[in-house]
Amino acid sequence: MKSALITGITGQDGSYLAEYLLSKPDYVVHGLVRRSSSLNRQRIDHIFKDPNVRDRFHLHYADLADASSLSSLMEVVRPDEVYNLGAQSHVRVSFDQPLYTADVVGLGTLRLLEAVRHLHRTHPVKFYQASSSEMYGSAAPPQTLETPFHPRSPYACAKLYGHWQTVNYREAYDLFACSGILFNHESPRRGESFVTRKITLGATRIKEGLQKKLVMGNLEAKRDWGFAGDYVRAMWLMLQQEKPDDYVVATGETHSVREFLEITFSLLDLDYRDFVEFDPRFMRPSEVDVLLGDASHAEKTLGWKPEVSFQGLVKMMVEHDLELARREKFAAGYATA
Ligand code: NAP
Ligand code: F7E
Repeated sequence: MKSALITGITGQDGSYLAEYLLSKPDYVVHGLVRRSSSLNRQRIDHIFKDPNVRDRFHLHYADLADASSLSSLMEVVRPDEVYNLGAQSHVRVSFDQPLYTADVVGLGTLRLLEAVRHLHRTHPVKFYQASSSEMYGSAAPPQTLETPFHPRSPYACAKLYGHWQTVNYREAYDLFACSGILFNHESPRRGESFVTRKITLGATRIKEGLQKKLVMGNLEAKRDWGFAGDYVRAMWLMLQQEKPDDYVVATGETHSVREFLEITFSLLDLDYRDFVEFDPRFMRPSEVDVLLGDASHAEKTLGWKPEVSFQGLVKMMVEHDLELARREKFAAGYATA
C-alpha cells in the first residue's frame, strides 16, 4: 500500500484529492487537521460513511504553524507522498492578516519541508507544493513557466516563498519535490467567500427569494477558472513522474467576474444588473487584473487536460447551490409553519 499525507484535507482541494487517492485501491490517506472549537469536516464527512474506503482514511491533529507537530506526524505516518495544501488561502484576508498568512503559508511550507527532509534520510518521500497563479500577479498574460513572478498580495508573496523553498529543497537535498502552479479552480465545495461561490450562492438565494441583493467588488478582474476535481488529478500525476518538476495547471481561457455573474444569473433567468451592488469593502489594496495560464508542459509531460469546461463549471455550481437554496427555503417554511 502507498501512504499519502495531505495538509488542508478539510479544504476544497484536500477533500477532492483524498477522494481521488482513495478511489485507487492501493492508497491509505492520512489528513492533517487543526483543532477548532467546532468540527469543520463537512467536505470529508462522506468519506467516513463510505464502507469501501473509511478503513484507509485517517485524521491527525497538527498545524503548519507548529514545527514539532509536523515532525511527530511525519514519524508516525511515514508517508510515501506529502501534499501540502494547507493555507490561509484568501487573498483579501491576507491584507488584513499579513504576518499570520506569511507564517502559515510561507514558513509553514518550510516547516513541512524540514520534516520531510528528516524523514527522507530513512524513508523516501515525495513532496507536492500547492503554489498559485497569484505569484504572477501583475505579469502580462499568458503566464507560463518562464514568466517572471510579480506578487501583488501578502498571500502571493508567502506562496512565492514556499515555491522557492520547494525548488531549493529539490536542488539542495535531491528531494522529489514538485511545485504545482495552479490557476483558480472552483467547485460546489469552494469556500463561500471566494467570488465564484459567492455569486452562485447569492444568485440562487435571490432566485428563491431568500436574499435581495449581491454586494460585490471589482467586476473587471479576469481569471482562468477550472474545476477543482480536474486539478487534483494533476497533483497526483506530478508525483508519479520519474523526475520532479514544476508545472502550470490552467485551462487556457480567461473570463471576467462580470461574465461569471452574467452566466450565473442567466442560467436562473435573471439579469445580474437588477441585483448586484458595488461595495469598496471588497476591493483589494492591489489587484491582479488578468490571469491566463499556459498548461502546455503539464499537457505534454503529464498527459493532463481539464475535463470540465467553464460553462460546465458554472452550471455545476449553480445546480448545486440552487438545491441548497431550495432546502433552506423549505426548512425556513417548515420552521415558521
Ligand atoms: P481552502 O479550501 O481554503 O483550504 C485550506 C485548508 O488549509 C483547510 O483545510 C484549512 O483548514 C487548512 N489550514 C489553514 N490553516 C492551517 C494551518 N495553520 N495548519 C494546517 N492547515 C491549515 O483552500 P483550497 O482552495 O482547497 O486550496 C488548497 C491549496 O491550494 C491552498 O494552499 C491554496 O492556497 C492553494 N491554491 C488554491 C487555488 C484555488 O483556486 N483553489 C489555486 C492555487 C493554489 P481549516 O478547514 O481548519 O480552515
Ligand atoms: O477573487 C474579484 C477579486 O477571492 C477573484 C484563491 O483560491 O485563487 C484564489 O484567489 C477575483 C479578484 O480569488 C469580489 O477582486 C470581485 O480579482 O475568488 P477570489 P483570488 O483572489 O483569485 C488563487 C489562484 C489562489 O491561490 C487563492 O488561494 O474576484 N472580486 N468582487 C471579488 N472577490 C471576492 N472574494 N469577493 C467579492 O465580492
